[in-house]
Amino acid sequence: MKFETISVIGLGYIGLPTAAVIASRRKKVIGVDVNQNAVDTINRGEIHIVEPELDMIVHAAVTEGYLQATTKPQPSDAFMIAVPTPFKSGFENNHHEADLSYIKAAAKALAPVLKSGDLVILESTSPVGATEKMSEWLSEIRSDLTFPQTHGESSDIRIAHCPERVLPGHVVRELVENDRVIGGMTPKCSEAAKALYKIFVSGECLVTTARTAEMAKLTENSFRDVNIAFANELSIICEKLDINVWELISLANRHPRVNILQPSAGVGGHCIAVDPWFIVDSCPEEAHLIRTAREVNDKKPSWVLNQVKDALIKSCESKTGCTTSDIKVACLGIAFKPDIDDLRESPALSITGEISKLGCQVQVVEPNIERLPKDLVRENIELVSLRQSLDEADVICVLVKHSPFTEEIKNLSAKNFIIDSVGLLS
Ligand code: SAJ
Repeated sequence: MKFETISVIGLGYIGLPTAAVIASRRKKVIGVDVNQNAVDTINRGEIHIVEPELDMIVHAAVTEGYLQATTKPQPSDAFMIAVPTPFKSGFENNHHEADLSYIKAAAKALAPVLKSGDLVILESTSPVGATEKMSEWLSEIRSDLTFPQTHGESSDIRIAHCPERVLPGHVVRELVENDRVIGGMTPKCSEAAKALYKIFVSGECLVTTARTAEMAKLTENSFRDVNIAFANELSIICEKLDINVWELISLANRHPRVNILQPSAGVGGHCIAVDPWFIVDSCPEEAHLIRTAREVNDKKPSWVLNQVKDALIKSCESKTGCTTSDIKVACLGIAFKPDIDDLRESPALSITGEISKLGCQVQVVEPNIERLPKDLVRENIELVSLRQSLDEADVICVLVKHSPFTEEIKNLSAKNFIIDSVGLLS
């Protein structure tokens, strides 16, 4: 199959790097996004998100004329959809149902420019069955074309699910090197999708069905979530039994078939804390372990908060005439994981907000940002350097294992009241 022009719908953390990497292979790429500001930024050869190396690749792709952004889909040979799939909003959504409205809107927008022979790929993380639904939505608008759900291998349009699986912070390398799961609605759909990915993927392209590909993505993130939950539960048990959990894990991991992940202040980001719920929502009676892991990880921030409360009280008791407002608590790290500036769904961010409600003074140490996020703009919170917090803070709470913190391990260890939720000192 020949792909002269490829469209990428949704120019966020996944879509923009994908568009730029394909353009770097000298293919004509049209990036489509509803956000005019993002479109304008990209067309200037700049980027609106933070990801190492991406600025260079986008700049080169735009100036060499291979990548162009627009708000309106144009005719293409292939369309790759990389739009968000958050939870449905509303109090009644306690089943954590996925909101497919962005996929529906993308399908609606591209349907008018579809032509026979085109390939449409859904990359967004989706509950099982979403790709078939997307194909239905396209066929409702384009009754003049045939689709795999009714015409199988002879359909005019090819449809596949090929989930993204790149790690934020390493997106550009992983986009090329990672193996890809290619789930066509029919074998011919898979074949077409594989030919597209082979343009820029050096990893293997593994062919399966659309439903298995959807479940594979959810399974990968649930696997990680369950394993982090195991580590987080161990950390709570070890605290009670007066055992150093970090030493325990490193010893247990010397067994040839044991590989425990690391406890933390909780699981953040837009993926691992969300995707397992799509499995639970589809099979609530069956998905016990996956649900429990989510609950264990979601409860970890309040456990850390309780530890801070205890340290705050003890620190206050150690000073004569002290009230809570005299105490300075330093929160080391507010990003959702080490060495990135991404604060989305960050447990460290929510813990810091909760600490500030205790009435103490809060010092935020976050080397990856220049100003406090809106949520933390409060009278008793300030953004300070690590040095200042080491000099001034009464209680130190390590929430993220950022690299610069490791240089101060000696000084941090000397502090009387320190909560180390990520094992920086161990
Ligand atoms: N975390 C721990 N302990 C660990 C490892 C991670 O508490 O031992 C925490 C992190 O601090 C963070 C959260 O888990 O808060 C998630 O971080 P992560 O590095 O595990 O994953 P993400 O969310 O950045 O990216 C994941 C990746 N999935 C897997 O590794 C299976 C990535 O490959 C996916 O593409 C991405 O989700 C996604 O987009 O779905």
